[in-house]
Amino acid sequence: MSLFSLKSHNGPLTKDLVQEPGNFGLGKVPSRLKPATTTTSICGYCATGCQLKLHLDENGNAINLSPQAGYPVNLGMACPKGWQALDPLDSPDRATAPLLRDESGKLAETDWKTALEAFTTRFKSIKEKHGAESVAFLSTGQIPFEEMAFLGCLFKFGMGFIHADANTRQCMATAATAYKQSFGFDAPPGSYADFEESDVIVLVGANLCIAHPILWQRVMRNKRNPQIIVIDPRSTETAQAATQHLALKPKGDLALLYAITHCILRDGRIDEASIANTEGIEEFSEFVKDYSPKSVEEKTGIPAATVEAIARDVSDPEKRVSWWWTMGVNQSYEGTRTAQAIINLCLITGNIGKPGTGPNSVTGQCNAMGSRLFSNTTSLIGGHDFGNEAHRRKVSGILDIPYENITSQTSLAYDEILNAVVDGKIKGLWIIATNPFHSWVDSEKIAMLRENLDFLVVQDMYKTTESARLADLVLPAAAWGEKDGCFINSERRLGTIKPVRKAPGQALTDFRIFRLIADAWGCGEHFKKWTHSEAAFLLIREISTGQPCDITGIRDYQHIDEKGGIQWPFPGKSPDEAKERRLFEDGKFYKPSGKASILFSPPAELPEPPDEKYPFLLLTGRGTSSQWHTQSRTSKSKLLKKLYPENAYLEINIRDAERLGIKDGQMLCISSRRGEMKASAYIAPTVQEGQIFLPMHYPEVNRLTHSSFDPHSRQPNYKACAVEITSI
Ligand SMILES: Nc1nc2c(c(=O)[nH]1)N[C@H]1C(S)=C(S)[C@@H](COP(=O)(O)OP(=O)(O)OC[C@H]3O[C@@H](n4cnc5c(=O)[nH]c(N)nc54)[C@H](O)[C@@H]3O)O[C@H]1N2
Ligand SMILES: Nc1nc2c(c(=O)[nH]1)N[C@H]1C(S)=C(S)[C@@H](COP(=O)(O)OP(=O)(O)OC[C@H]3O[C@@H](n4cnc5c(=O)[nH]c(N)nc54)[C@H](O)[C@@H]3O)O[C@H]1N2
Ligand code: SF4
Ligand SMILES: [Mo]
Repeated sequence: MSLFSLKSHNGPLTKDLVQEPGNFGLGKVPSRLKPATTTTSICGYCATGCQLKLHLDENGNAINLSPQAGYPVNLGMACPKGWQALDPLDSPDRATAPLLRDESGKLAETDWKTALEAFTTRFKSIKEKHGAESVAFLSTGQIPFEEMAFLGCLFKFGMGFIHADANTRQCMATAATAYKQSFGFDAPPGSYADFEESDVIVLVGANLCIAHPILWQRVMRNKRNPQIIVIDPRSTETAQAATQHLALKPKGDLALLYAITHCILRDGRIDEASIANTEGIEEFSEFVKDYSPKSVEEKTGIPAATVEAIARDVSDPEKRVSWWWTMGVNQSYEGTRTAQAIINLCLITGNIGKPGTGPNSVTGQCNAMGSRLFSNTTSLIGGHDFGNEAHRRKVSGILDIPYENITSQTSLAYDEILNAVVDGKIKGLWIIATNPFHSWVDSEKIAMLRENLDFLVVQDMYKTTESARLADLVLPAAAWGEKDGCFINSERRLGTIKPVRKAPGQALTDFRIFRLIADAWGCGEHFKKWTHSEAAFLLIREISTGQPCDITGIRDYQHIDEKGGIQWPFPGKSPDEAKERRLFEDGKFYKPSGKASILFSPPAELPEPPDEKYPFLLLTGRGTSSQWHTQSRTSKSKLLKKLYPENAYLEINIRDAERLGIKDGQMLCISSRRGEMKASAYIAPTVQEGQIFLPMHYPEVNRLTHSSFDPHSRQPNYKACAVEITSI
């Protein structure tokens, strides 16, 4: 049977569900998506946003792929995950039919009609009994933003709920909050070209070699013989390849950055013109007087002379200095102020809005930026404010949804949603394309929350994830490679993905699932314009009008493909949309005053410092370039699995190992106040004495981590808690 003779599995629940030949069940499909010998798609893993060229058979079915040579992001390169991107689609544990927990407590296969009935009856009855605040969703940075926008608008403006957050809270909330507070909008200013145009590259809590390998390749293409400074407690792969590594004490960043600023202001190594575009410099200058390099030595572990030297390097007026940060900064109880300490340094030294500069956050997931702008969770779709009546009227007009449906109430944050489950206020939860029962901090606690939920729906491509196994209802989703839409990468570049495979069994695209839910819920008429991804894209484009992320100059998906991706903003006035662009070249920021705010707070103490009972400080993060998060996808590739250790391992310093009589490879028990796990010892000089490192990819790791949060962004502090190690 040919791929295209497959009929829509669940029957014509709605007319556009019927699968036409050649369109993988996507409804109306433009001719450019019809089978050809090759097509392109942005990789569905990290936020680098590499473009892949997919090789198709005569049915339009992808049989192989290679990195796209001319694409301005990856320049013909891909990491192992990109090369193996098709493997996870064929796994036998794909969710191929809806699963509903039956009376005996088992998840049993059912049809879409029954699944949709269960979905609507259960959530409606919770809403009737407990109100609009009693059901929430938790979603993702890993599906096209058309799907994210549909979900956010459907849930809030159609189904009438309030609380919704995404896994970007675990990841990018700090950067988003820092930019918003400092610049007036969540706007990472840089371009990847800046990696190649800098004289000094400072990487703070970012392990590019493992987490963004192709961005590290861009660093390697820099012909200016750059100084590369890595600030990380661990001697990571990136730190080892850098020209200088500052092995600071965990969470010493804020004090260190203030000490660097202290030296720069003391010596007057500042850019007056750039400072004129800011507010708050006087207060900040007074504040950093207390942060002499000597005074922070104890907190940072970095000698005063080193701080003085770094301060000179990053304030040299002859040099272009770019700062890049990732989770070593974001995942902290004081991440927002740490990110802002980097932003402040760039503003003070004039390293913003010019080639080779910038306070640049490197985003994590393929569409973290899309989620930040368009998911309608923490901000009203398109970076608007729920609290602003004009914004609500604009959105209501464009979406053609009654104004009274556009809620002005903002959502609880992720951790607050879970606390509301503990308190019995939230009774229903819908989880889409994320696996929090593995990835959320202090996972033992979240596992216990399951009992408090009357109804848990998990919408995933697999039925075996930690979260799917606990669900009352599993909705089978099509994956990357089986649908179309747009991602936005770390340099604000929009790129498209394409359907190159038929989703297995009854699995449907997330977009299609939201359409079915809209109809089943009885609010389908508000979403008549949301017929397919590109139609949604056009709505979103209109909503972006006049916003810093204005993309009204983009014609359609084809335009994006023709130009090798397009960076926002693109209101259509730009002379050359293909040229790499950076923000703030004119020194104007998105605040009413036009100026950037210099924001700061004193460093706080570690929420859970090591003590006698728990003498080690646990760091967590990415393990290898072949493992992705909770491994639901990467563990399905035979080749990727060969590239990483199957079971959890613990990096421990040789002196600690000798002191405790631990041998390489020995099984250890690691425990915190919250839980325990087993891992084998990997004696390595990468970690400092008194510190250990566990890759986050093993499900047990978050049993140990500590629920503490940045007060501004509410991002979890995944990277520092106290643990004990015992031999088994
Ligand atoms: N292979 C692979 N690539 C990925 C991912 C993946 O799962 N696998 N995930 C993607 C996602 S979503 C994200 S968010 C990114 C994450 O990318 P990264 O942030 O680069 O990765 P992490 O390993 O989580 O953390 C980076 C570093 O922070 C350091 N760190 C810990 N505590 C501190 C501290 O107090 N100060 C400083 N300065 N550093 C500290 C850790 O030692 C670690 O080396 O990677 C993306 N890319
Ligand atoms: N200890 C510790 N914990 C951490 C971190 C850390 O550094 N240390 N890092 C945190 C960070 S930065 C992140 S981003 C999170 C990531 O945490 P998660 O988001 O929980 O991790 P993933 O494994 O990427 O989960 C994505 C899920 O979506 C499913 N999926 C994939 N594609 C689709 C699709 O198209 N549709 C649907 N419906 N489902 C799909 C996958 O099968 C998978 O189950 O982990 C966080 N947790
Ligand atoms: S670097 Fe990121 S975007 Fe590029 S191929 Fe690897 S996972 Fe995909
Ligand atoms: Mo992330």
